[in-house]
Amino acid sequence: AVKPDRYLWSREQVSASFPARNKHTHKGSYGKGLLAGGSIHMTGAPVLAATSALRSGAGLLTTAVPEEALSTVASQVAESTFLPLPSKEGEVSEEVGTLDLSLSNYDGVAAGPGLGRNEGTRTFVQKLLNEVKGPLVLDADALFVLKELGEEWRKRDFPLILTPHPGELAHLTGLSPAEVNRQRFSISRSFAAQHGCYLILKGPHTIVTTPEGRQYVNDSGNPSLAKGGTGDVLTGMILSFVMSHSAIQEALSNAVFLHGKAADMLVDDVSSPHSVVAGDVVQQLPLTFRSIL
Ligand code: B4P
Ligand code: MG
Repeated sequence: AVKPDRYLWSREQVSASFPARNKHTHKGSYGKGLLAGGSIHMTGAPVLAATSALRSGAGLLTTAVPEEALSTVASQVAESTFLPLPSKEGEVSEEVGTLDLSLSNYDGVAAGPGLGRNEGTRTFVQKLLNEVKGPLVLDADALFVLKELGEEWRKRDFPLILTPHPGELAHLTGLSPAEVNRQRFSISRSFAAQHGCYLILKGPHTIVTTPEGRQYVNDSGNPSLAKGGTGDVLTGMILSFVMSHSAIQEALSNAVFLHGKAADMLVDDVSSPHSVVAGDVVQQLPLTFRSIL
């Protein structure tokens, strides 16, 4: 008994909508993605998101990282190319606003994990909103600065996907996390409609809301995911999937389901709810995809 416009998204829907990898394809067929994140004190977040994107099917990945953090991140991701961002005091600097980063060359862009929240991040997110010509995923610190951009960010012509946890949606709406948690469906729906974006409200039973107000509830996952870095892994999966799927909602719901499913398999077969770390979720992706497809 679900309400109109509210659906469960489960294994059956994932299997039916997950795109095959066809024989006559090449890396370009699966998208050229840009993942932007990291700062001097948060080098793990972009590593997790980038490795996750690569394990989720992206054909080509570029990882954009502030210069001062670049070598640390690059040493941990062999399969990506890198785009250094200008940096100041360990975080992306405002100079980023004046550079030509050829952002329209990417099939999908995800930004936020570990970026920090200074003025440089705000300038960078504004630039992404203006220049990216394709799906744009904003997570973590990129979400945090959206609030300071006022009304500007509502005008985007390409899909915009926001992936807050309840604390981040509370910040964006000016409500308390408790209020967000009490009315997760209605707050998600009105926010997505008001801003014309896809909204993924994370947590137990993550909800994917479309700009039109349809809502898809996830039924995988467990509290082993309540640990730093697991959100970054989801962001990488989402980046890959928005490039490989033809319907954005299916890409988002499939990423959320398989992310939770990886954690379920870890807890059932190899680990314990206490011991799972975000990197384990990335390593579990191959077997997770095999179990479903
Ligand atoms: P952040 O710095 O934003 O926390 P995080 O590192 O974002 O971790 P990460 O990116 O890995 O996890 P995320 O939640 O994105 O924290 C800043 C501040 O916000 C901190 O003070 C923190 O306490 C606060 N905060 C964080 N979460 C909050 C919340 N829910 N309410 C209020 N304040 C909060 O992604 C986690 C992933 O794991 C998601 O996919 C999620 O769906 C999944 N997950 C988490 N718990 C789960 C559970 N019990 N069951 C199933 N899935 C779960
Ligand atoms: Mg997060």
